[in-house]
Amino acid sequence: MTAQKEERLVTLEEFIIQAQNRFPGATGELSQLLRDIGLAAKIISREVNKAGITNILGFDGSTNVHGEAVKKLDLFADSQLISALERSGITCMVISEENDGIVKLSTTGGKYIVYLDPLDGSSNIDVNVSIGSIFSIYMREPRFDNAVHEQDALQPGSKQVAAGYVLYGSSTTLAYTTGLNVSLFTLDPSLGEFILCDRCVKIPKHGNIYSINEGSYNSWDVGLKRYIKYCQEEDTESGRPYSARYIGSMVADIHRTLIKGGIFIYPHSKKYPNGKLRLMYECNPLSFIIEQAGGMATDGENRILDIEPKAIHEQTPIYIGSPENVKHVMDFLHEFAEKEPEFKI
Ligand code: AHM
Ligand code: MG
Repeated sequence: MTAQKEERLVTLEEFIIQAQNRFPGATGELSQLLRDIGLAAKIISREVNKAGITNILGFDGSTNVHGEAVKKLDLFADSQLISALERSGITCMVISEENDGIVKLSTTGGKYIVYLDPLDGSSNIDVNVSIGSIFSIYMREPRFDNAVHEQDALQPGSKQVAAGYVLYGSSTTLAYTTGLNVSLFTLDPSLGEFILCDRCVKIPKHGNIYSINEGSYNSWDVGLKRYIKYCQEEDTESGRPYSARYIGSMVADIHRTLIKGGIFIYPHSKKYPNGKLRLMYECNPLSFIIEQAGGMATDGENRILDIEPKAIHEQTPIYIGSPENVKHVMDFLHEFAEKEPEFKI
């Protein structure tokens, strides 16, 4: 997974154009959209890296649609991404974690709909811990009048035409998929370019890491409690106890899961009966990536990508990662839902 594997450096721009050239009928619009996101990501990365010295840390005094305090860097990332998408005129609407309703762009004729979590892991911004941006792209149904309706954005994750994330960590990494593998790039700050480091990332079939906010243990379903106890039991043959890792930024936790394998869980609980994470701009894009890399993602019952959304900001529980780990936790959930239904929340 290093740039040396490539014979020569391939930039994100070149890679996107090469991919487009493999499809003779392609209009180049999706390629343009991905390049726009890549450019906004570079600008956000630069601001994230100097956040402590530019007075961009801290709260801006408002709250977002979920009642959470909005930090200044969230707003910066939101406006950078939206204006990058507006510039090229191929996106008709954006739905972002930072905006209550849909954001109609001036080019209502654009054929793409983009969901954004501009800066995920916001509680980590002020403490210099990894954060990320997430995007998810859909085609819009053609309309005669070019009117833009929220309803058009309510499509299941299986209809995504592309999705990806940017992780602002010890280096800045961009991962995306258009439904043909997952490609990974690292930002070379000296060149100001994302450089291809892996054109086909695969998640290990099994991993020895579990990732969950264990502080909420007491409010989980019994099946999940038993699964986590299983992860902690000693059994050298199966490599247990597993290691616990939880960063609190979904992008960072998913990136580690993609590379090292294992499972990331944000379940429903007494506090979050429908889960906390957002289906459309957190769970769907990251599930698309993980599935394309050979992994699995479910809400405990159904494949995440098959969920028919009812609202743009809806939440869902999620179990995502290496296929063997995800199947295993599902077995626990089903077994104990039947055995001890009285303990199901
Ligand atoms: P955010 O979009 O406001 O940053 O919230 C989403 C984040 C995820 O990145 C992360 O997995 C989760 O919230 C952490 O939540 P908790 O602190 O409840 O464990
Ligand atoms: Mg988020």
